[in-house]
Amino acid sequence: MCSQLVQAGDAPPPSTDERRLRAFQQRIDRDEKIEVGDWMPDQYRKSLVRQISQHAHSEIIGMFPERNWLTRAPSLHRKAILLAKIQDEAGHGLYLYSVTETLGVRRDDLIDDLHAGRAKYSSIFNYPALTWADIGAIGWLVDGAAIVNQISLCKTSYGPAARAMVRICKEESFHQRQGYDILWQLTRGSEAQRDMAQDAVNRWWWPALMMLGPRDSNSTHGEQSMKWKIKRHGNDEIRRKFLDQTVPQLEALGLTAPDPELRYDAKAERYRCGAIDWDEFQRVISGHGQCNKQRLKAARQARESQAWVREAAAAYEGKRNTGRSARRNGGRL
Ligand code: BYC
Repeated sequence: MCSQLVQAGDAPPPSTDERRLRAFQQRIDRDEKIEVGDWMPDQYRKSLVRQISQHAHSEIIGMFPERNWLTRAPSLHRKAILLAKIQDEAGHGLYLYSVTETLGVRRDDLIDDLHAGRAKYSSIFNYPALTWADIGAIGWLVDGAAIVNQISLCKTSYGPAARAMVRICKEESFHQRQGYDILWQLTRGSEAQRDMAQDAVNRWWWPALMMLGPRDSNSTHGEQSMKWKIKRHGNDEIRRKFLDQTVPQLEALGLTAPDPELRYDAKAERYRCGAIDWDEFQRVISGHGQCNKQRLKAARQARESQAWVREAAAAYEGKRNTGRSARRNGGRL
């Protein structure tokens, strides 16, 4: 009898899908990058689109709290730096939307989902930037938290996303330093400036810890995303790294955290923070934070008021294409 025939009691041979899935997982386990056009499980593709588009939306929405301070920056120098930072964020959004397009989705559809409230963006941008010191706190704490996560994502398994993240991280580290520099100057200024810096840290501290996602035990996607190396570290580990990096910087500024339980655990060689208010996090990500409505309204208005720019760019591109085909046809249209 042919040895390939299935014997009673044997497991049935793997289907084509199972074989592909196994081969895919082996590529991931060997740390190979998955590239555009490679076979991938539909759920892997969907997870990438979800995570990367949420990140793109965060970069775009993240421009709004900072935009409000462009006209109120305390000097021309600070204004130029802030303007450059905001332009970088727009660029990050564009790289990331472009990455999602390699996965077969349309950027316009993703933006429709954001504007209709069907897609998430980072919780952190639903807090208001009330003073100039908030611009410092956003750069130092928010970009600081984002970098710790994004350095880990430079090794994500989808090649185009990993390469985009390398460039984003370089720019984010400039953002973090400019934020720290704003707070550094304020803490060395008048008493009122020092108080303003402390107040900003008090308000942004906990939201920055929350933005790294729920505890691993409550993370919906974490386990599968780690298996596929979409994520390389869990939310808790990234949060711990962020805390370890940030507390010494806080001390150097001469400021304090709004957390009486924050302490260094010498045995574990790490900082430990008090309890995070996960109810607040849930409220914010379900649309009930301080600025959710305001941010989406501003995003919709920006899209409408800038429609002429997109139309002009499309008309220009159309003209260039017509010129190119005329040249190919020896001048005949
Ligand atoms: N806010 O299963 P989990 C920046 C959602 S922008 C809102 O652990 P995951 C900057 C999560 O989506 C930096 N929602 O999720 C820009 C899920 O809900 P759904 C942004 C959040 O994906 C401008 C549910 O909670 N960085 O730096 O495994 C100016 C369960 O969570 C949040 C990125 O986006 C949140 N904070 O892990 C200045 C990096 N956290 O989708 C600065 C890329 C979780 O099932 N993203 N949720 O409805 C990631 O690395 C991961 O998506 C996360 C979350 C670590 C954030």
